[in-house]
Amino acid sequence: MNLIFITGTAGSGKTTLTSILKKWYEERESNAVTVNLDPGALKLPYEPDVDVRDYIDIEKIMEEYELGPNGALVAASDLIAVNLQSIKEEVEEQKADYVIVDTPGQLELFAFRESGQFVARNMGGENKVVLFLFDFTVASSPFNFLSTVLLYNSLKLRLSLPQIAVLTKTDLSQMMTKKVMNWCTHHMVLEGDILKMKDSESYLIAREVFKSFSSLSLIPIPIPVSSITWNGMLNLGSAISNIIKGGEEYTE
Ligand SMILES: Nc1nc2c(ncn2[C@@H]2O[C@H](COP(=O)(O)OP(=O)(O)O)[C@@H](O)[C@H]2O)c(=O)[nH]1
Ligand SMILES: [Mg+2]
Repeated sequence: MNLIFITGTAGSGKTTLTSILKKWYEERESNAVTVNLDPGALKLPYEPDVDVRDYIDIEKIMEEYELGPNGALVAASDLIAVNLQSIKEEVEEQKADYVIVDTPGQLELFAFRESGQFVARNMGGENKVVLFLFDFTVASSPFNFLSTVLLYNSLKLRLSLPQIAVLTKTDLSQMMTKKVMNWCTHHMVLEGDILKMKDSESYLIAREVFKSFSSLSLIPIPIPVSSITWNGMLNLGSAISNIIKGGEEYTE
């Protein structure tokens, strides 16, 4: 059993990619199941094989503890850890090759609370890989892009699991896809774009983050994908296989 955690900033396309990745594996005759770990999800574009909402009811938490929706989501994310043993057993019963785990809408709930770390470590599975999704809305400028690179590394620091960066929604703008990919593959271009912002308040921090992250190879080269056209899915499937020992080799 291989666990694939789908993480990323709010609205980056985690839920959509979860459903597409399952279909993609099924088309290749691999046995994949989905787990919804987002207790706040209202409607999902897929039917989860295991659903945290069977254990946790946000409305009930709001009522019982007199919390607003945000407070309830924080409490709920800790309750996932409390219910993990049953969730894990349900996942294991599926006997799947790939378990695709859709994580809570807000990255910080999974990344920055102890419960997220606990879940990632204790959900079973021989191999684990984390996909970190980001889209143009958080990578629109060189500074915003750098802050996403910080988040990517921050998650890596918290979870200590192999991680793949994924640039989503590439069907929306060829120009932005090229721009972001160019920043990642040609650091001089990114450095030049940062330099253009030298009158900005945050120039120094951006320059220093860039310098150290670039020299330490901490700027990932994401895999560009689209959940609409399925462009890039083969590259993504191969990257996952490369991490998961003994993974299948896939073709178009
Ligand atoms: N054009 C386009 N829209 C996408 C893609 N992936 C997700 N979206 C849209 O982006 C929004 C947020 O996606 P969702 O999967 O719910 O993000 P999540 O909050 O990370 O789970 C939804 O309106 C999706 O339809 C994509 O590859 N292309
Ligand atoms: Mg979602």
